[in-house]
Order: sequence, then structure tokens, then C-alpha cells
Amino acid sequence: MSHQILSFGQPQLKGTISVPGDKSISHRAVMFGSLAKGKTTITNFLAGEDCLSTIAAFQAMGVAIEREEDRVVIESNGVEELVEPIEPINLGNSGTTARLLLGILAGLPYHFTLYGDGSLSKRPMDRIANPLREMGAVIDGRDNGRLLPMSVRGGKLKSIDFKPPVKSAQIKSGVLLAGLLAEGETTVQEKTKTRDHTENMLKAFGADIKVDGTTVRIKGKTPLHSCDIEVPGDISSAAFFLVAAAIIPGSEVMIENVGLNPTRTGIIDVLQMMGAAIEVTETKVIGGELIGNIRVTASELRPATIEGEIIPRIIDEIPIIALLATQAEGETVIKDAEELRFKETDRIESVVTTLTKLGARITGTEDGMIVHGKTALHGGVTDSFGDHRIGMMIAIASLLIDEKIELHDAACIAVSYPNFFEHLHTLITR
Ligand code: SPQ
Repeated sequence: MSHQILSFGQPQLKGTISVPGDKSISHRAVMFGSLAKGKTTITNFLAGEDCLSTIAAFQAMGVAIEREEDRVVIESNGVEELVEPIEPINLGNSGTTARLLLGILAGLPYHFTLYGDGSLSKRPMDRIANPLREMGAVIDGRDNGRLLPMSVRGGKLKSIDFKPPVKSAQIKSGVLLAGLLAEGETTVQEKTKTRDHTENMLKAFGADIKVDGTTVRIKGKTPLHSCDIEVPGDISSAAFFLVAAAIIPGSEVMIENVGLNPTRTGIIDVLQMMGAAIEVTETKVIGGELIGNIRVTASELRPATIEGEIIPRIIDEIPIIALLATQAEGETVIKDAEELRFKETDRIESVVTTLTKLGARITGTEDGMIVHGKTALHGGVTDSFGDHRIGMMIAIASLLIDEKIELHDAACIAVSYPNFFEHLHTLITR
């Protein structure tokens, strides 16, 4: 367990950075590049621990994958040539690897065993295993087939029309990937649109996939062809510095080359709603993904009610939005975010516990939280609880105060942002 003493003496943040590649897109690029015949080159790949788990899983199935820093080259003979792995597949901490990979393995005529770390082993897998069972896969696991470790006997799948009971891009993606390997046409009809990187990228790899509002249709058995992917910067990583710039007096930060896919930009909307000085410049579209620069300058903030359709567009940013709300004058309410309870930690509980410890006035609710700002925070002993986004939220909170914060298990930040502290130090000015 790594300990870190956070004591920055109330600096300002100033400067320009590019955050590492998008985690969701990096995972998908490795998966689809491995399923496609030919050579796929990925640039600006996120070499965080989660995406390295995805690489290792496909290497175990015989795909040649070479990585040099943030450049990955995949040479695959296509899905037909994947082999049965000899050893169980370790998914580490990664929910995305688990849910999407289950969709792929369900369509392969082999047996697989999957396991993850303590956190991932508590996260529900029945939400993806159930539709895959309906398609014909045989999946079993701990707690009546609900939790990892799990075994999969994949093979011939039939298509389904699926209405996900939860708002989840991972479930939509897992079913679409099984649909890609199934006979016939599979449909996924969401109630609220979630991130659509799977749809965009499968199109680029040549899949027969159509999107009509919140309904996605995929025709099975269409072979993928290789396709080079340039990964945009991860807006979920950028969010920590965008919020820091908004709440630390005298700050001005610019994040360059960050993904602006509308299914992910809820953090921009929330910052605007709360009165932050934010400027967005769109620069290019690559592989169906909009990319641009975001500049935030510190300003007075007002509270907001955050609910409904925006929630999937900010789901991973809610911990840092909670910190933002502690610095806004008045009561911020976050609702409809019950999915937070199924992340690396129960993020309603871990955010409320942590911010309360640091002096914030915050109450957890069944599907969100109420934050009573504006509050001066203080130091203390905290724990990331092994959740990278909680660890980064604590590090940003420490910039607001003169006292020190002790952070237990800071190392988990490497799951999504290995050079987070290096970037933080680049921006610190006095
Ligand atoms: O991969 P993992 O661990 O599930 O990662 C998280 C995160 O905070 O980085 C969630 F804990 O992001 C998910 C996100 O919450 C990544 C993701 C994706 O790439 O499809 C979708 C979201 O999860 P879900 O369950 O809503 O589909």
C-alpha cells in the first residue's frame, strides 16, 4: 500500500497540459484490433493498468501485441484464429475489460476462466452474463453466477433484442460484441444514451452497425478489418484539472487534445451550469470522435441540481463534481446516480465519507448526494479505498488547504492516470 503526504501550500494552477489517452477508447481499440484481420496501430494509447489488462487478455488468446510507451501495434489473423488460453485471465481492477470481454468470449468456441482483484470481484457481472446466457453462452461464477471468478463456455450464439435494465455502456457494448459474433441481427435499446465509443469504433473497423437515437443494431458474422486509431485525451482525467482550475483562486488551466464526444462532455455542462469560466475550442474529428481544447479560469461558483439524462455523461466525474460543489455557494443536489454504487467502490459512500472527513457538509442519498457549500476544507488522514477517482479527488482537495492530507493507497491512481502527480506538479505555480 502506497502512502502519500499531500501538502502543496495552497498553490495556484497555471499552464497547459495534454492528459493521457481515453481509457474507454484505448480498451476498445485493443479489443477490436485483436478481432480484426491485419495490422492495427494505436497511438496515444493509455498505458494505465486497466488497459494493460486488456492487452494481456488478448495476448493470452494468441494475438501479437507490441507496446512501446503509448504506441501499440496489433497483428491479428482475425477472430477465427484466436486460441483458447491455457491460464485463467486476470482482469485486475477493470470493469470495462470484464464486461466487454465477456461479450466477446461468449461467441468463441472455447472455455475461459476470468478473475479480478478484490474490488472487481464485488462488482455485479449478472447484468452482462444474463443477456449472454440468453444468447446461448454458458456462464457460471461465484454467488450463483453473479460474481467473478467466472467461467465461460462460449460458442454458437443467437441474436437478441435487448433492453438493458441499467444505464451502462459496458452492458450495451458487451451485448453488441456478442451480437457481432452471433447469427442474425442483435438490437440494444437503451432508455438513456450512454457513451457510444463502441458504436463509433466498430463502424470504423467495418462492422455492419446502425444507430437510431438510443437504439443500436448490429448484424452478426461481419468480419472486421484492421484500422489505425488515434486515441483522444481522456475527458474523465481532464476533469480533475478542470475542476481544480475552477475552484483554486487565481488558476487558469488549458487541456489540449481532449475527447469531446457529446456522450462524455457532461462535465463541461456542469461547470457551465455552476458558473465556471470555461472556453471550449473544437479542433478536429478523428475516427468519429470530436477532439478539442478546454480552458478553465477560477471564478465564483453557484450550486446546481444535476439529474436525469446528464448522469451517464458525467458518471465517472461525480466524485470530482462533489468536490466542486463544496466550493459553490448553496446546495448542490445530485440525483439518478444509483449506478455509482457499482463502481470500483460504492462511490456515493466513498465520496461522502472522504469529503466529510475533510470538513465538507455532504449527505448521501440512495441515488446521489446533497452538498452544502461553500465550505473551507481541512487536512486529515484519508484513503482512496483502492479507487483511482477517489484518490485523484483527494489530491485535488489538498490543493485548497494549508494543512496536509495523508492519502493511503495513492498507487491505484495508475489505473487510469499513471502520470497524474507529474502533471499536477507541472501546473503548480506560486
Ligand atoms: O472499467 P471500470 O472500472 O468500470 O471504469 C469506470 C471508471 O471510473 O474508470 C467505472 F468505474 O468507468 C466506466 C464507466 O463508469 C467505463 C465505461 C466504459 O468504458 O464503457 C463505462 C462506464 O461504466 P458503466 O457500468 O456505466 O457502463
